Amino acid sequence: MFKRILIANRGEIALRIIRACRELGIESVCVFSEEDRGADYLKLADKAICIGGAAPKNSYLKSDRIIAAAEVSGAEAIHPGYGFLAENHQFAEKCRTCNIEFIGPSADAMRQLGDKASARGIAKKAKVPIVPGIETLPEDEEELMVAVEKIGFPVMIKAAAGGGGRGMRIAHSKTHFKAALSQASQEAEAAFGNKTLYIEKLIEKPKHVEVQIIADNHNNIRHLGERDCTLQRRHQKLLEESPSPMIDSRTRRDLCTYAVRLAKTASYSSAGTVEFLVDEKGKPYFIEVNARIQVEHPVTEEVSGYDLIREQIRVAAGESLEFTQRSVQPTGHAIEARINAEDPAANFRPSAGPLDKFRVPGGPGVRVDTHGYQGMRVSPKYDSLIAKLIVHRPTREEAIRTMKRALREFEIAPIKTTIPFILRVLDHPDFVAGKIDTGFVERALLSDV
Ligand code: MV4
Repeated sequence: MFKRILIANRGEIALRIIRACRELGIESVCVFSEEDRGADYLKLADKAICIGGAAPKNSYLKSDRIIAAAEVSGAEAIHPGYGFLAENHQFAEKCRTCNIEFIGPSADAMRQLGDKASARGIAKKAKVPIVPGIETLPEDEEELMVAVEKIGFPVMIKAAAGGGGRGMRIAHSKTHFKAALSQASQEAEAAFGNKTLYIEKLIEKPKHVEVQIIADNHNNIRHLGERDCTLQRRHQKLLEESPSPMIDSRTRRDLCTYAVRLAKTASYSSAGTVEFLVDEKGKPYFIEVNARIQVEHPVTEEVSGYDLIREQIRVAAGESLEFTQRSVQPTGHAIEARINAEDPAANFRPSAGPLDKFRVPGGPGVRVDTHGYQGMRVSPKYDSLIAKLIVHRPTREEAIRTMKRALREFEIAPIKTTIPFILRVLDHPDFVAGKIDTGFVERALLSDV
């Protein structure tokens, strides 16, 4: 096992990894920016190293400085958390070239899955259903139009290097297609430095369900069930839950089988998530793979009882997964609410500033993952996530009730947060009935009628 791990991240996920290290008897070294100097969670690490200025490009994205920090501190592995360098295959490669283990998949798997068009190819090879579409666009315009008309409008034009909703365009008909294509291409070039596109048929009113997987380097792959992430606003998830209230047991079994088959075909190792859209008839389609630990991993930890960060570290050290697929028996219902420093009454504008009051809820079935504390300042320079409130109860009904109780107990002032908005969601009959799609928030809670 590793003796020392460097954490290339900040905030709640850095703290989550520090805690996992401590339980495994591993020393943690946490890097930080000038902006995060003095942050409380850094005191829980065994060592903290400043790597540069506030802007991520001057610190948390400075791969050479991070590797140098690992070398001078004697860390044998780097945990990237989520965001920043977590899905950067060149960084994973660099770490391993420097004889530092990158806690994540192989650089090759990351590269192949990071290209969403290529990920579709892997899914196809694994006989996992994909949205009808075109991975490699013919250069010839006529030929392309014939192929698109075969799929049928409306279609979605996506950036191969995209993901998480960036660089997408819908074309409703042939007349709008050419303009949408060139706009998407320009956007992709500007956002990702890669203008490669692919096309899919538009799935209308989909649900978003993802499967958690974990694989070791000894050919063992397990799934840990699904999470429903349908509830989001402008591609920002607000609330995630497991199991999904929107699918039947057959769909659930199919999704998990698909996820494992795809991971095997990609020679995947480490923790990962396979994302699917489920259409109005309940039919699932693979869309992309997230080759990292995700923000919402705690809901899976709660229902499965497994510590995903711990397992991720163990398999990176070459150890085998110690549990069989049959031993994965999810129990109860877990929900996570994302508490962001944003003002829902002002179009979710970031609301940075002091935490004069920060009282965290507790009691049965409540977990709070946060780096926040009374007296902290929320920086406007980073992601607005300040806490994740996770509840785990025997049934969904009880989980909703506990979530409402805990959200009302949470006191954060004077900055604004997403708490009142999430409380509105939890009272909406369509959410309670588990009958929503990805357009729910905009339609039911944000339209001014
Ligand atoms: C789609 C889609 C409809 N049809 N693909 C958005 C994020 C990215 N991961 C994939 N996304 C979508 N892809 C096809 N072919 C609709 C979305 C989508 C969406 C997906 C998941 C969760 C929320 C969403 C909100 C808007 C659009």
